[in-house]
Amino acid sequence: MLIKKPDSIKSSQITPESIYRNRRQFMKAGLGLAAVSSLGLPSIAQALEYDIPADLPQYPGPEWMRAQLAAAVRNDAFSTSEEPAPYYNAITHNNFYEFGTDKRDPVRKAQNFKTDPWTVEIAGEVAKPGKYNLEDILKPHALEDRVYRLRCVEAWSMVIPWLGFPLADLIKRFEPTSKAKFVRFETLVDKEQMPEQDSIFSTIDWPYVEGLRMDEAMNPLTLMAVGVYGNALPPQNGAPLRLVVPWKYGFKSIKSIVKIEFVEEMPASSWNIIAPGEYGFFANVNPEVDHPRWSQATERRLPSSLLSPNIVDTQPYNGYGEEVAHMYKGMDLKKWY
Ligand SMILES: Nc1nc2c(c(=O)[nH]1)N[C@H]1C(S)=C(S)[C@@H](COP(=O)(O)O)O[C@H]1N2
Ligand SMILES: [Mo]
Repeated sequence: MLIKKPDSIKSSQITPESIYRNRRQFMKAGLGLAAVSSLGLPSIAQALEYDIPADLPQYPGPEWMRAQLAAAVRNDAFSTSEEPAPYYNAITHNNFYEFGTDKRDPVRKAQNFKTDPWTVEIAGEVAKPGKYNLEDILKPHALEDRVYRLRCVEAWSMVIPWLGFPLADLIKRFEPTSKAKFVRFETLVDKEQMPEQDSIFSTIDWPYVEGLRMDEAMNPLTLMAVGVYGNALPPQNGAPLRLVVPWKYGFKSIKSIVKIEFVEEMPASSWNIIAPGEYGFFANVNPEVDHPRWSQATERRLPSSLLSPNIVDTQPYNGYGEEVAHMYKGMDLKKWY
């Protein structure tokens, strides 16, 4: 994000609009969920709702995860009715600095990233700390399909259909103590697999770390995601487990989580460490507080091209104010950016 070169995706590289079919359109066509599940079983049923062009990489996820992914149900109350970005954009335009700083680096360099088996450590102020297999972390949770806006601090945005479950439900299972005021997250460190972690030019002191205040972590909008577009997460999107905090700038939504720690003090977060004057801990989307080097009043909604840049107004809390503004009552948002 500190790099000033323009977005690396040329408009000529963006495919002509690929058509996304949402559940409602399938309903209209008489192909409701009942019809889909009566086809038999279940592993790709959910994927049928999305237009995933056959020539693009598919991410079915590990065998053990597939029935759970397929059983996911759309949560309309928590979904925007805006058109999701074409699958192509969501899996080829990524920020995942472990694989490089160019938007195309993650899709190019993460395809062999090993995400199964995967272990998540639960640590700190919590009654049930330990190292858990991802399978055991996920098992009790029914997955939901939620369509959220994702607003990057660099002033581009996308609408993405996630599969996941509320972080609050996970937190409750591990029983944080009364001292747990914040939740801290860590991404994997693996120089063999993540080339940028081995680069002497890297600006980030690995691992990538992030955090939320406890009430933010418990907010029903805060999602632990394991999938997009009805399938498992592609490695470039943070497989096998990532955070999605839709009212905050994208950098809060940490990918490929290996550790969740409950702490008493506000934890350090990667971009805040690098440039505290530019990226705050809270990082709530706010059109009234500009980044020191660019305006945050508008955003480029992908897909976008030179001829149709698709600039839209940025909304306070990325449009989720009704659900989250109460948590920041009385806070000076210019100070706590
Ligand atoms: N571990 C890790 N997580 C990360 C990042 C990163 O570089 N490393 N980039 C963040 C930023 S800046 C954004 S905008 C989102 C992008 O998510 P997407 O590529 O799935 O759209 O991931 C966030 N999570
Ligand atoms: Mo971002």
